[in-house]
Amino acid sequence: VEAAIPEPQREVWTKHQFEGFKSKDEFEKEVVRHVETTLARSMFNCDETAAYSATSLALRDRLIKEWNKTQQRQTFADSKRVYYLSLEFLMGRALDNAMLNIGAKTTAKEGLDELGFRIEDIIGQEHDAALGNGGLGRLAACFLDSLASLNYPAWGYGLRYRYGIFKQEIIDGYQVEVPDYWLDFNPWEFPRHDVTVDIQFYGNVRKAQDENGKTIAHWEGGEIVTAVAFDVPIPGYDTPSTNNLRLWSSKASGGEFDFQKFNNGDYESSVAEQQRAETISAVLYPNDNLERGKELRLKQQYFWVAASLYDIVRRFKKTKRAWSEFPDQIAIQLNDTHPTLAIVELQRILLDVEGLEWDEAWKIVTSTFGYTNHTVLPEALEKWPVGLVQHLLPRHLQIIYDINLFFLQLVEKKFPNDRDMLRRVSIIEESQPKMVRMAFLAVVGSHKVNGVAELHSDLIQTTIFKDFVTIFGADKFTNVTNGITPRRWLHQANPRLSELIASKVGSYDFLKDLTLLNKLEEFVDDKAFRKEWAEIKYANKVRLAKYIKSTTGVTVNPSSLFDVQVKRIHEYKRQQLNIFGVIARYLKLKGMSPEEKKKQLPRVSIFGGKAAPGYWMAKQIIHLVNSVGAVVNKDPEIGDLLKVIFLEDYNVSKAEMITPASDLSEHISTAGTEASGTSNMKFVLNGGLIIGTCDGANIEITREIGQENIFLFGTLSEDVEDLRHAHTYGTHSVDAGLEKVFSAIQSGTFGDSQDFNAMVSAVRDHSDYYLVSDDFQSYLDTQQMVDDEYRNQDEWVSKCIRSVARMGFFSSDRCINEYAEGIWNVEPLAV
Ligand code: GPQ
Repeated sequence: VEAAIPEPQREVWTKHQFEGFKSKDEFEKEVVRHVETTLARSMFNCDETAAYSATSLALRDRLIKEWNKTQQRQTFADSKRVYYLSLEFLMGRALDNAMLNIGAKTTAKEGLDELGFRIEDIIGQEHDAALGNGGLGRLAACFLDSLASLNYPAWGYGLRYRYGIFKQEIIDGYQVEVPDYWLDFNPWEFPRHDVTVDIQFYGNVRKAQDENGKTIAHWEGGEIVTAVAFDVPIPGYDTPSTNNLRLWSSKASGGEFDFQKFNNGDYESSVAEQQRAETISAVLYPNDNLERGKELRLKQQYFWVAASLYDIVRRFKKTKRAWSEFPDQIAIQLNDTHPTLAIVELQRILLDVEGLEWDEAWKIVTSTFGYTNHTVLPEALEKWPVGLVQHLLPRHLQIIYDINLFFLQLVEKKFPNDRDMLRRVSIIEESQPKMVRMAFLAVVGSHKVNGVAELHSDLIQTTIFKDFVTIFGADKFTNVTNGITPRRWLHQANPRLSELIASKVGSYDFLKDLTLLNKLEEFVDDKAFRKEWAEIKYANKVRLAKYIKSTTGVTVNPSSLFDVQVKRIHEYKRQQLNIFGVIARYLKLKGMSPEEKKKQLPRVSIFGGKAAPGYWMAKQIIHLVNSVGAVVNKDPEIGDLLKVIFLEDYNVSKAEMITPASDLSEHISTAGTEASGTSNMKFVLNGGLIIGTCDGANIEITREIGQENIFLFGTLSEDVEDLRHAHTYGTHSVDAGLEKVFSAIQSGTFGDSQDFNAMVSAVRDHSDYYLVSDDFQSYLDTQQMVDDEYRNQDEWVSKCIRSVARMGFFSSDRCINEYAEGIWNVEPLAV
């Protein structure tokens, strides 16, 4: 219930409206005020942490106003809204981004300076909001930035994990996981203790007739957990629009703990109940491209989906519109299959709570949802045991069965007597135990299904969803190639390059329309420009070299070629191909005469990324990289010619430092396995070239920047199946160069070879599923081309500039506009 101030008193309110700081002086005043009052400190004990807190609070005060206004504007306009449902939002740090987006960084920098702090140090105090695993979560964060920057009325909905993705430590060359408790002080979230939803689990379903003789299902009993909203403001760039990200936190329903039990002296069980409820939003599952089917994960999904839908429906009902208008007012995008239960939940609300008929309800549901698929890897496709769904969500299972029944009837009508088709497309897999196929449910319950790069969208239509294309028609399936926000990934991560670009193209407008970068091409032949460009790259490499020195103790020469592969560790991403290539390089160098060595190009191979804690092979890859580094980095015969670095705890803020410092980055997945990739876009946008396979967005990057500006190699996706078949059924011999690498590993060159047997064996004895051997020689040849081309620095820099100039397509703004037009049917709201 909103308590409005009556007219006569509003004047007073208006007079005292809080505006936030407007000048450097006012900024300083706000910081001092927050230090002295909010934090109860003074100039005698204000450390960098306190200065970070006070600066964030001063900034935040400015965001809040625009945030409120944006929400009011959207409510009054009553236009269609987008809800982006994602289990992951890999936000990184907020302060720098907020300062840049609202245009207050210069003010803050000068103010902090006068107060005795360096802005970089203050920015560096912030803990990353790491509520995601990798690309999928970071994509959601880039989308929020674009939605706000383009003035779309949009909300994100997610979970407020108490622990984000674990912190990675490397101990004796092995990954060790440490919990990431990040909520000690978080000025960017606003608890809404008045916005709560009670969520039901377990129990049973009773069917009864209502007064009109209609059968109504009643879901009764079970357990109730309360969802509490925490809101995070999302400022757009160069616009007052500030959108909302709502994250749900779980707590025991009915308050702190059961007072009855407490009064009876049963402390333990009353506290236990509270803890069980809080467990739901306690921790992010650390798996990337892998689903492990844990009950708590399903609980997380339903908890988040049910709270979000309740919220969305509540907001819709306030408008008093007819239910049929629901899809005109609301578009809900499912980020992968994790929120697929939203389809079932909305159908349940419309049927059981609002009393609509099945067909009417189903039409609303399917017109509301869109589904984005992010993988074709079988191990990543979600399936839940029917028994588990029945136990946790008995009413939902009934509805899933009904959805399936009506769907299969439709299939039967279109393709009479095709029993195998029915078996293939059924939402229920008739296995032991029976499974609910979430991707199929998402396809059936949405009006559009999209992949995230052209190749990937083609692949889903010809493989996992092939039958669905024949059933629903090709129009239901589409492509929206991923993008990245140029605000964070160019302007924030690489301010000097952004400034140089602005000085050439005339303004910072390219940050709002990235295609304006194409003007850069006019300056490729400008020598002074190329020099400045190269100097910026060098300075970024010096910064990374210092960081490498301070964290690993290894000295690297910033004039070397920096070759970077940073991403989650996964066999399909083939970090093993990279490290085997590094070993081949090392062996080659070892066999050279001093004269020959002098002609070689020095290289630093930089790795970074987390392995899922239960992914043993990925952990072995990390161990091999570290073991190779330990030998190579202190080999006096090698010196600067080769260094191998593993950077601990790769995350968003580290990516912002690493990306601008790369000369070459690696995107070398087995063709057909990486749905898109987004770091490939970030590296090119920062003036680095890439070596990669014909996979995911690499293909479109090549189309945009020209094949002369990218180092492509390896098997094409259309040939992968045949090769795999040949490995399994034909004779399978390992590449001779790779055998030499294996011999070195197995002779103990990099320590106890026991540890690496499995990696070698995966290629030699186990059919080499990821085609490491098949692609090895072409990988080495292409790396040789890289060395050769890097020697001609003038030409190299020109290629980098041309590539950047042609990257406009990969802005997440373009991507969001495509979703808005092709899937959501929403328009920006004028400010
Ligand atoms: N992606 Cl299914 C993830 O980061 N995690 C996942 O669990 C799944 C996909 C990635 C995908 O591997 C990348 O190729 C994409 O660029 C990214 O999603 C965003 O679409």
